[in-house]
Amino acid sequence: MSDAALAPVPTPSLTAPLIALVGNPNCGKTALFNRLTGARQKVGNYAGVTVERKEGQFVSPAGQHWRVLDLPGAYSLLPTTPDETITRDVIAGTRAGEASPVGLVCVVDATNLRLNLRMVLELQSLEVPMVLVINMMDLARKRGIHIDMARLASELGVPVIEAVAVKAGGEQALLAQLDRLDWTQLSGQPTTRPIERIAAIPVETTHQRVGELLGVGSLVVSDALGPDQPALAGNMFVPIDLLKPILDELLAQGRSAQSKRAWMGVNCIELAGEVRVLRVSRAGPAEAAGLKPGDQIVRIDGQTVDSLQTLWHRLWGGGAPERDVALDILRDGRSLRVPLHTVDRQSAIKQPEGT
Ligand SMILES: Nc1nc2c(ncn2[C@@H]2O[C@H](COP(=O)(O)OP(=O)(O)OP(=O)(O)O)[C@@H](O)[C@H]2O)c(=O)[nH]1
Ligand SMILES: [Mg+2]
Repeated sequence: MSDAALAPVPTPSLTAPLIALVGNPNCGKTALFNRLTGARQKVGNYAGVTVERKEGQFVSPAGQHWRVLDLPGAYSLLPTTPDETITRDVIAGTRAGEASPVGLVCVVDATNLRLNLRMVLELQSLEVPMVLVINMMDLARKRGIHIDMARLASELGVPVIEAVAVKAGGEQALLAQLDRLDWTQLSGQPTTRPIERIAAIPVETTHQRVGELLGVGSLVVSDALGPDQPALAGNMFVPIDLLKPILDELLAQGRSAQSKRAWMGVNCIELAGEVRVLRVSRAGPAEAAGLKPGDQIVRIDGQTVDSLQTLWHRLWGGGAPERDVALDILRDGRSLRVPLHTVDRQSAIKQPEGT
């Protein structure tokens, strides 16, 4: 326990500026709150709901008295849970009986920065005085996670400090920072409420900046039940665990190294051991080579094609993405050799913005 926690309980001062600890669930807000306030806590519920409300007091090294509210964990200011609604309302100053904080201490989990950043960006867009606490730095260091604090501070335009809320003295850097801050509204309540700003938070922009994995796409496949089963459209889902390891690569480059594949620009269908061209992409390699819907692909580079699997396996596994391949086809009962120059599949796909 820190010295501050053992200090005599100061006279409760209703005029002390109110700051709020805010952040995702489990990022260490309450641990930090306990460090700051020690025994000087008042625990109850928010009016009309069973959500716990914790307020406390402390004195910073410069002698400034503060009140601090430990807000319910929230992933966003656009609420989807009762806890998030309270957090949003308190920050906006629209919750009956609750004063709006003059400043925010946004706590994030250093080991999960990307997930936490969404909330940070939303809070930052409110332009309320804010300090960012990168908590759980002990775990981050153990896992070899490096965070460029100076860059984070300059990109966000807010002070950024490291913390280990479960360690004695883990609140000291925050206390010192509070004294350094020029929070012009310290003596009173904010004159403007950020509720309009909250409503105007550009969700898509925030997601884009964070690079959040929002969901997983699915692909309709026409032969979901296998070769001996009746044809039935089904969905093929991409397991999220396979996407996570390549997410950073996808965000940085719009693709993963594995996604370099030869592309012909055809849609094919497999029927009773025959592979036929269903559609030919406009201006793609197959169209340039003269391939037409209905053509049966019999061989690729000399290898017999009797299933979609053998066709794509050979195409993708047979060499560089951009190369010459030889297709033997059957058209109206005639055999034809179609030389075709494949291209990198990525070059045929609309590129993500900013790359
Ligand atoms: N190793 C480590 N653990 C921490 C740190 N801060 C908090 N924890 C632990 O993380 C867990 C969650 O901490 P809390 O303080 O309850 O998190 P919270 O943000 O209040 O969570 P909610 O109230 O659910 O929003 C607890 O088990 C803490 O002991 C830290 O800096 N390092
Ligand atoms: Mg808590």
